[in-house]
Amino acid sequence: MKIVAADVLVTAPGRNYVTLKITTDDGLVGWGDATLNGRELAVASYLRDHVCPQLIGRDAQRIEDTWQYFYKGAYWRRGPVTMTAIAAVDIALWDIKGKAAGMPLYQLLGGAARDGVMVYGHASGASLEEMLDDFAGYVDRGYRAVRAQCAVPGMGKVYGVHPGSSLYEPASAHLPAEESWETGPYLRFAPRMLGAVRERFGFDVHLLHDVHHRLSPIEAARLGRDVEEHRLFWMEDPTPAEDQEAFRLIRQNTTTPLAVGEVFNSIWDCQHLITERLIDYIRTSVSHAGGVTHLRRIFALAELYGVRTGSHGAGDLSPVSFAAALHIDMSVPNFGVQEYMGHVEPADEVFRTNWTFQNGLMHPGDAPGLGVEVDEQAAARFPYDPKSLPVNRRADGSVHDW
Ligand code: GCO
Ligand code: MG
Repeated sequence: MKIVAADVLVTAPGRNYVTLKITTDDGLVGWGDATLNGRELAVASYLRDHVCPQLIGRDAQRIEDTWQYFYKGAYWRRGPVTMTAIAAVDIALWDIKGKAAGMPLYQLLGGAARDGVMVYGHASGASLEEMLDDFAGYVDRGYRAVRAQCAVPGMGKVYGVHPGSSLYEPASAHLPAEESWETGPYLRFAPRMLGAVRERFGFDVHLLHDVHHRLSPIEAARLGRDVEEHRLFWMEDPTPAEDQEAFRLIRQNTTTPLAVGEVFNSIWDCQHLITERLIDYIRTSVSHAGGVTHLRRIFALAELYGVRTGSHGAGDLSPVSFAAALHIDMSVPNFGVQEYMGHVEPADEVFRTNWTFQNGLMHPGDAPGLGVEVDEQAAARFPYDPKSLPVNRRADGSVHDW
């Protein structure tokens, strides 16, 4: 089965997505997600200029060989751009393999290890009351797990808070918007905010919170300790993730579970955190960490050390990678939870999905492959729309982690 075409689609149905389309000589088409928020065209060029020409004529069935070829063959390894490009190829080839076999991807990965995938939704608010009402909506819709983010009184725009019922979208301006951050007010407010959730909803719903890399290790340790009584499912990205050893200090000081990994691109980025048992959940995504082939390897390593999965599932990962994540979630033994932020309209005009949601669990559906088809004519109606993620400054004007 030879690859006869490899094309890159850049489209913005509500936000920018980069999609790889691989076509084989027997007419099968596979889709891969190559979206890297705020750096979309870098991956599009990596694919178009360097990877696509090398795909033509290759055997579409040799997924592992193709992965090794692009990882080792580039000489320049890892990094978000490279690993997102390799992921797009890998996801598209698994889609093709599923279509050739007439099976949904999760069947090729060993079949269902569970009935459905527990997902968490995003509750947020400009005030505590607004956040609690938003949270109530998720509970009413059947979610078993909800993430809570809330504007800190007296502080400007903060991560994860979106107005009204719209989905959170941080990449909102061509040039980066500037947001502000002060750690003190946040550290005083966050325990109260999470306590208010427990007071209103009790302990039956899983409660998650994302710190978005903003604390120092000792500050994170304190926050973890201060919220222990609220029994978080996890505290996400408490400190900048690249400093893996920092997690030892947090770990030694709190029993609040820790989740890290959305900015990681390879198993090497996770190795120390996993093998030293410094985290509870690994959050690498299928599209930013080398595709189905590599993510399964990361999750297998995690299983060995009692670390569970919690794949990144923000709206800036396209429905193609969200579907791939659901298939992997269905099949791995150490699944924890899957983030499900949803996709802004009119993404559904471009990406036709088959997944379902019932009682807080999602299922990828039983269509062969990923179960997502891309409408290229619809995609052409939504041209690329340059957008950047924000930067963060403290009150003294210095740049802080966003
Ligand atoms: C999450 C993430 C995202 C990122 C976004 C950046 O937990 O979902 O932190 O919201 O900020 O994916 O592009
Ligand atoms: Mg996050």
